[in-house]
Amino acid sequence: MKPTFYVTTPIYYVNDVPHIGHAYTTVAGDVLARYKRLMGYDVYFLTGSDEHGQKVEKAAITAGETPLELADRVVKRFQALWERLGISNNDFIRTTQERHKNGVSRIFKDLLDKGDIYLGEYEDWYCTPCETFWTETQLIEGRCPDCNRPVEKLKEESYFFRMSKYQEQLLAHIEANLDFIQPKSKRNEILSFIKEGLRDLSVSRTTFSWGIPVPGNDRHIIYVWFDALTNYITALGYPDETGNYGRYWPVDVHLIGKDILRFHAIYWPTFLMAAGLPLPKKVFAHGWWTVEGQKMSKSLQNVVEPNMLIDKYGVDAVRYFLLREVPFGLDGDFSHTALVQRINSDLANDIGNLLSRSTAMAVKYFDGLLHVAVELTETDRTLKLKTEEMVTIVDKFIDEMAFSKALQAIWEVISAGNKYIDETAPWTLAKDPANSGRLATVMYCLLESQRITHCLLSAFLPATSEKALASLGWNEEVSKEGLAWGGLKAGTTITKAEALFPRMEE
Ligand code: ME8
Repeated sequence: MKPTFYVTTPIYYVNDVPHIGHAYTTVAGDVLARYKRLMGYDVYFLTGSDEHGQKVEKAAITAGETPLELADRVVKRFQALWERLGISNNDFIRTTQERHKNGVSRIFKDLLDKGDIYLGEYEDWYCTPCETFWTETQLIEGRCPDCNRPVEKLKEESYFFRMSKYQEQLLAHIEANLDFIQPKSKRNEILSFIKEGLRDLSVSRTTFSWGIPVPGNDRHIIYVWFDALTNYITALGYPDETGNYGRYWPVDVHLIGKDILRFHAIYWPTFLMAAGLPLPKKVFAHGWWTVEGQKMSKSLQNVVEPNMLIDKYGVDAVRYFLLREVPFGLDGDFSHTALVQRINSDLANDIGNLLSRSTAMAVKYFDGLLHVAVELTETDRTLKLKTEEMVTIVDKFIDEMAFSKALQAIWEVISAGNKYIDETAPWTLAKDPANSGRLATVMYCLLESQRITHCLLSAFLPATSEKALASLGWNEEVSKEGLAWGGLKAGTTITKAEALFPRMEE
């Protein structure tokens, strides 16, 4: 049986249309999912939409729609974007689906029955955009400490989750599992937050109606984060153990942005502990994008719309840029100049040129027919070794979510390929028919190195790699076995590759 791998993105709010931040997490999830599939895993990749709560209700009122009409309309935009971006999710969960609502009610009821959720009264400051309560001392100059927007005082009867009860168990878990929260700097933030003391968490609201009612008391709506976080198991059919839930839970990694780490590293694990369910293996928080040096916001009108980027630069250029430009886990800046530079140097020049030069020579010197490599010289062996090492290094980096390092390691082999052409000078060899054995070996090494590179790259740049592999005569499905040197067989037909990436005006 194949080993399983379950990866999730956050489920995005439908009160906003998709932007580059959403695309970022989702592309990262896709690379992981595609890579693990290629390595032989049985992968489940989940994304979806967060459709309940006051924020969505308010947006719907403003738009003159029902919340569900709003959700139906906006969710299509997310789904269409994921399709354009080549996102290979296995499922898309909407929190308004029955499968989700049933699962949430069930887990809420279990915790009520167990006494880990109880009825009490709440009075505190509430930030509606963040859907979060704050104490007086947490406010910064009377505003929300997360988003700096005004807060309002709310007093309401509320159900509470006994989060305080799980404080020590959670601390012990985080301390015993170094990889549980990543990157490390974020893990430390969470540890100190917990050590300050966890209060019981208000998990219901009575001030609006758009959500899942509390079982047995429908004056109360389940807190949107309790509702949303549970998507990671309701999508698997929880509480039914026999299907996907039994197969894929616990999740291998929840990919999220740093803004929502506390919900994933404190609330969610304690809910699961209370329900007696296994915890996620890993929660990875990536950084935030600014745009041309500024915070991205609707009011600044600088929100980067992924469809516009795809129209202008192409899908794979966008995917590449997002994961190459900034180490995953750190903040980064989006700029058109940086993107165009990446396209011209890394994509058009390095990888595009290498493939078009190599395949053009194969066609010119051998009519596109591939011959066996006769005897490898030191230069050939160096390229072969570098290619083989790349496979191991990339695996390690992907496990660490170090996508930009994985791409750098791949690009080292691409540079090595370009250097190999200069060193072996096939055009000189081609002048003398006596060298044809040597020339065939050079062509083999050059093309085989790129075949392996493009098999790996198929996780990052699926459309590009498909074209590249087709011109390299590789029609097999990419697989772990296919990453071994020697896959290309004599007699394979190589065709001249078109430019993979056109150069852009700076
Ligand atoms: O928080 N840079 O949904 P959301 C990088 N529904 N990533 C960014 C970003 C930026 N400037 N802006 C947003 C929610 N993101 C909840 C999640 S999960 C159970 C519920 C990304 O629509 C980042 O991944 O506000 C962040 O975590 C996500 O968008 C939040 O999307």
